[in-house]
Amino acid sequence: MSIVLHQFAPMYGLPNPSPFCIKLETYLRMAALPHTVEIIKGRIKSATGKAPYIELDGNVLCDSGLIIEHLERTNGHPVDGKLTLAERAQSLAFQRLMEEHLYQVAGFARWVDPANPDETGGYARAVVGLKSLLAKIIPPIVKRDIKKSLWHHGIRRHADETIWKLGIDDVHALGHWLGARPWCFCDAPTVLDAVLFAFIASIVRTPWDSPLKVATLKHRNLVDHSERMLAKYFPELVKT
Ligand SMILES: N[C@@H](CCC(=O)N[C@@H](CS)C(=O)NCC(=O)O)C(=O)O
Repeated sequence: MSIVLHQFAPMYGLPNPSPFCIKLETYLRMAALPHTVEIIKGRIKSATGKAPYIELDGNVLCDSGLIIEHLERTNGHPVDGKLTLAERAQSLAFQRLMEEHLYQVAGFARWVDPANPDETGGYARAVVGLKSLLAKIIPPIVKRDIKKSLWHHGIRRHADETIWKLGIDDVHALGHWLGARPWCFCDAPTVLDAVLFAFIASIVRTPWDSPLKVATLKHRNLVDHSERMLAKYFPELVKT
């Protein structure tokens, strides 16, 4: 089996600035599936136009969740195989909370919040590999598109304080649910740990300071969990 993972370049001492890319790369390492990484430069050449995606024996598969589902099924469920049906249901519900809801608030913090440093030029250069002229032209366009999509999603129609509250409520739920456990289920990390790591790390280890980041940093158990995951799966990124 040959797997090529297409994703953005690493940034901020994280495996990736995109939580979905962190999730999938973590999964491939958890499942010990050999793969190579191709850094996306310019247009994202997947059917959905989104990253990450993989080439599996020459076929392109999109969407981190669908890719993981496929790899789990075809490799004997190496990561989530021990979970009960009830645990799988909880795992899915929390994944959806992070990917479909918390992601919107994190996107607001990154791309829209007027109180945040404008990182988008450096981000576009380093992450998407744009040359300097394009790195000036493209970020405002991306910013405008993200603002538009948050508006169409509906979350941007709330006052800023309400948007922060909606995301912070998600983080409280995650922190209270994880409690003192080292991993989400059982005695070893599962797919939900990869997603939790991806989202918490991409909130607390990126330069965008926001009420969401402040509230997340107060959940020491979530921060410790993301540090445990980084040390376990990306030891090369841990400063000694
Ligand atoms: N459901 C998708 C979401 C992927 C996603 O939203 N990726 C973002 C980066 S975090 C992206 O590629 N955005 C580029 C775009 O929308 O043009 C997955 O799980 O892979």
